[in-house]
Amino acid sequence: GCFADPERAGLDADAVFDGMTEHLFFTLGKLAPTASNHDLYMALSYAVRDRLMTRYLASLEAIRARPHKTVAYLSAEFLIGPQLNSNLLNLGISKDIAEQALRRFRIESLDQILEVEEEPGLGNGGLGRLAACYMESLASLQVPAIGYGIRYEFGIFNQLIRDGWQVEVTDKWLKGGWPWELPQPEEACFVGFGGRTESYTDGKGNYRSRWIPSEHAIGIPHDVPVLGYRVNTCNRLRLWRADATESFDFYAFNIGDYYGAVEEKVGSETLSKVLYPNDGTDEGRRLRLKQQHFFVSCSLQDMLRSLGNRGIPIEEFPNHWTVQLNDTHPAIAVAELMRLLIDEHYLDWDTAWDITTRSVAYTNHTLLPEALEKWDLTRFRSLLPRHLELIYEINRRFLQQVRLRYPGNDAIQRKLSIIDEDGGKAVRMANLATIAAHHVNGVAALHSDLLKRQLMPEFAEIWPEKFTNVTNGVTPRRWVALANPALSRLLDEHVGPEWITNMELLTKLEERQHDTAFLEQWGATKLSVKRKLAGYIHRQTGVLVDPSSLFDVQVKRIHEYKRQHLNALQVITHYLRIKNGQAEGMAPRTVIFGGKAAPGYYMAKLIIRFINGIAETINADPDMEGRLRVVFLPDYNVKLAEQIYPASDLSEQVSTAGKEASGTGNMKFAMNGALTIGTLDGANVEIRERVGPENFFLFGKTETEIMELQTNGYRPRQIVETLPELAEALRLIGLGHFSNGDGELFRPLLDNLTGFDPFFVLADFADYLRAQDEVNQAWTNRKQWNRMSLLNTARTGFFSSDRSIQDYCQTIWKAEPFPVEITC
Ligand code: 26Q
Repeated sequence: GCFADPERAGLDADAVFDGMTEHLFFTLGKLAPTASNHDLYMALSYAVRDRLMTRYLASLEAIRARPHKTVAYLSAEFLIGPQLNSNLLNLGISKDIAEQALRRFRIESLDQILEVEEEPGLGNGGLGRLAACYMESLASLQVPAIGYGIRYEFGIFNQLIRDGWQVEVTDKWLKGGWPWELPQPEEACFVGFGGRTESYTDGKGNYRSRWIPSEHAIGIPHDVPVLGYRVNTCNRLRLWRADATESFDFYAFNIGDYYGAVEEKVGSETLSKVLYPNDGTDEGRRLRLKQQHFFVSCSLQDMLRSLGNRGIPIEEFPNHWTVQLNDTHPAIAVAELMRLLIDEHYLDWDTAWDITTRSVAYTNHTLLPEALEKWDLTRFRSLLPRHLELIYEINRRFLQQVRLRYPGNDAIQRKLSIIDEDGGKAVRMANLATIAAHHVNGVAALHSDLLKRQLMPEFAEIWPEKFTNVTNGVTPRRWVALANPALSRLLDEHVGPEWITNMELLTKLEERQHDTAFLEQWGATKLSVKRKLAGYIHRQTGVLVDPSSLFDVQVKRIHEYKRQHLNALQVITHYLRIKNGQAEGMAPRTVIFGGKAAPGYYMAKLIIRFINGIAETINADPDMEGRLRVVFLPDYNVKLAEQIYPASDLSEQVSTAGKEASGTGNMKFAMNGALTIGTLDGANVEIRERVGPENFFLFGKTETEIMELQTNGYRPRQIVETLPELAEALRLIGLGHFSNGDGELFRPLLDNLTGFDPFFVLADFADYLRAQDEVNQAWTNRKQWNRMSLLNTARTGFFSSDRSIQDYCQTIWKAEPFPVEITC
């Protein structure tokens, strides 16, 4: 059937103009002559959204009419970025068509309108952005899927730099209205917290347990349509907003406790207020667990309800839903699904456990012990008493199996138990997820291997077939086609436009690797994009950078293991060589940093201050003119990332081997033709294998060598003694050379490096300098560099999230494409 007035779905300039006009007047209440850029952004977005609706409703209807396995991707974060341009691309409304419509409102370029879009910062970094890429690929591959998460009122903070320090500002992304969501209050769900459990006998004389929560919240779904590239599949991202419960208000009102009722209302509304900004360190906050249970419970109830609506028996759950846990943040799903099946749908334990374990799979994103989620047992019990009972029973049955397999081995039981009994008792979410999941995967080959051999060797011995790898990927639509239109045109011409859905076709570029004219065009394309970034840098920081200099870039969250300070020390060495007249043959460089630090992570904040101190000294020194520039770009987010990756020559991927699970920025750089200087860590390993070792600047100790250093006793101070350039750099820092004479400012950083150096910065320093010299050599032969750059783009098709999603579908989800037809 036909889903809407086809007039309202046209993709030509006239239809888009008509749609904008109508929305400007009727939806926004504005007249065209006085409309602001923001008004026009809203009008165009609503017009585009209209065109998504046909596809969105057809996709929902297709599933309703003919049930098909649907992927439920559970994630506390979805860092989806700006929506307008992505939806234009996937719909097939070209920039030219959009601009024809906009010109009739006296707007010359689409960019002016895209500029005013606020991005929802509903994630910290890699994990949240991965979830967004996966939603886009699922839709593009026509796989039925729903993303479940939280609609944070305040996303990741905005970052200002004041006197070189990071300052956090609340992210009020909803303030101007956000046109991409559809609230669905009629599909609200109830969630309980706290209270107690009790036993009772049901009508048939069975002993049962139930939970009597002391507090409730309501989850209101806010749906964001996710359209695939040039297909009808339009999936949904369902984000839950917490609201207060009506029934409790009434009760309290009647007994006269008006303020008590208001208090509960305030309490439940703060649930989805703010995203926790500390990626990588688990603070074990009670509200964070509450948020997790809130969105997980709503999501599972939603899945069960949809089966009920279609009259499908609950035992069929695993054939209709495959539930992916994006890290342990949604791992409470294991206990909550068991509770819903047993307490509310009256299934017996074995049936419930069978359904749960056939549905749930778990992706691990970190091996760092400080990032593994643990909840204090007392706190857990007070918030989720029934879930704790169920976890105890899951654990009891599991440990019984362990005892049979390893009789008398107490150590192994203590290690595998969901309950940590050492010190203060705690619930280990990774153990819960691993025991229940039918598959556990890491996010890059090396990481999955370490997960199996170091973090969970005993689990892997018990269930060898459970552990697998799915190397991460990124969507080429956003990260190449949208972010880098200049490169895309080149690819269209020489490969054909099919590369965008089949990135492996880019290998055809290799034919051009010795074509001088083509390589020059390749270099010229990169230069044109660098000019744009240079303009942005000047506007944002006041620093003038030379677009023809080597753009050396490190953008990612600030973390000691990611070693931005290693890069910073290298910049100081570069500076000293110029100062000491040893700059012969050193090409002009612009070193660019960007990234946020968790507000409570002191050392990360000091690293930002350190980079800004170095930048200030270097950029003010006349000797550096035309040779070296350093910039820290504030407020790194998806929008800025889209400007940066295409304009980069060198990608800094310098984490301590074994610490970065995968990295995904590394893939975005390489696809856009940046060369990588990197360690054998995460997906760097696979990038190097694919682009070829001669097209990758490798340095640093391997994960094994790092482990050996650690066990044999590492003495960073001895390294300083053998490296005069390092010693000189550290001496200058200690003299306050990069802090207006304040020798104390960076003392904690210096003490950390020369004392413990937990991430082996000094151990890798000499080899890093050696690799940076090679970079310099390679850059000097520009034709050769362009060739290497081209081969990076040509050979990184593997890192398309389409490939990752196909892997997940085949090995973990057993889900298949389900094309959607629109018959009008
Ligand atoms: C946990 C508890 C309490 C508060 C916050 C958190 C929290 C939040 C976010 C813990 C971790 C994160 C995010 C982790 C993350 O982004 N990991 C990255 O995931 C990427 C996608 O797989 C990988 O490429 C990166 O290597 C990995 O660091």
